[in-house]
Amino acid sequence: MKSALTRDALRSTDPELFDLVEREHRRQASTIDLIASENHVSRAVREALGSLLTDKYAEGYPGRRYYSGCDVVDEIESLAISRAKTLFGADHVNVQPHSGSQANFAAYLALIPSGATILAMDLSHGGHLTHGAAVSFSGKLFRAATYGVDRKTGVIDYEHVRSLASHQRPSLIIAGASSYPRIIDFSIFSEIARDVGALLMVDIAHIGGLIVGGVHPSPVPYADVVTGTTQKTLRGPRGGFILSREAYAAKIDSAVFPGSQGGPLMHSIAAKAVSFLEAQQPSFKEYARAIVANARIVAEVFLDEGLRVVSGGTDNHLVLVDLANLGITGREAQDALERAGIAANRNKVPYDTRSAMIAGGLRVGTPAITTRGFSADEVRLVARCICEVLREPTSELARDRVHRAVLEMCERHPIPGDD
Ligand code: DSN
Repeated sequence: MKSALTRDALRSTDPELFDLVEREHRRQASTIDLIASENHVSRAVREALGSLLTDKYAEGYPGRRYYSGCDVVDEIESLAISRAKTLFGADHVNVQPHSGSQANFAAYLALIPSGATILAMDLSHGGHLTHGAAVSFSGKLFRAATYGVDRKTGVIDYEHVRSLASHQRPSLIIAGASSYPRIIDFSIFSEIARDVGALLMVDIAHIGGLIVGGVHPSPVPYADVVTGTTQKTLRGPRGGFILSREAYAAKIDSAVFPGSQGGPLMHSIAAKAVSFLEAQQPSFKEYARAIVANARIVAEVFLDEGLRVVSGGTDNHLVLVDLANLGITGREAQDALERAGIAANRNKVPYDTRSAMIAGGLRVGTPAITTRGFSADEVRLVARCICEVLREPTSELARDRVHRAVLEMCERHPIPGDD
């Protein structure tokens, strides 16, 4: 196996750290990654991320920096911005947020005063920590009201959202989720926001790649502000971005810098630019289609095998399983799968009574195995392997059988950089 690193300096300077990176390299290469928020970036993205751009301070924005020597990084940031504008059809783009949480923080700072009411999807129904959870800044700085999914269908109850909005009178409505398997109707959200005089923010952290790949509708025509991350279905480096209407451009920019961040991570912005270019290629549309097709295969196998799939299927990159009828917790499922070489994460399911540490469900995502080129038959086999482990989580025989199949598939589909 080739080294995960392009230089030998780390090996000689810090062999201890080098070995740890190589261990992680081996773990990724020999694991089937079904964590819905993870992916494997291209070698080009990795090279940009590991470049000497990390040395440069560039507080400010292209043409308006607080340091000298910013000509080149100005071009890099402008390139990332113009590629993202083309990709999403947005009026304005800010590529500086260090992460999705930072992007959300800056968006709130730009749009609403502290103490304002926000209306967002409940964390346990598929929302995100930064959408008003009590333990997050978003729940501490704002008064959060939450909507969820219908108990029977597992799908967002838009009439309930409408009624909550008219009672709660939020300043900002947030659409977007981290474990919701269905298409989100942004036009209904925008209509509700307009009716109650609220702004609409959409968080596309999970589905950004599906939107640019044309397999999920875009919120850009409907939302005042859209936040996202580059590392998930977009298959870029770890980081955030904000898209907005021109009217909010100045407010968004000053909320990111100097409002909530200092110097931008230019190596990360360069890697974002690379991933935006990759996402503009026709092959990315194929990739996005395959992510969804593979998730649908997983859902079908689970349903055939009698698993409880929240909402009865999927329209996107993830499948959420309610484990109640199997008699195991999310944590037990996650641990048993990990022993067999499969990474998936425990997750609360709607109306779950367990804590997030234990959880009653399992989230299974297909972005990473689709990047590795798993065929439909292999995805079917992966789904069957999961069922086998979930049925017999303590069986060493089942674990070994599944682990052998996992290693064979991993061998056939190296991670980018090892191919
Ligand atoms: N924690 C991420 C996820 O796994 O969905 C979102 O930030």
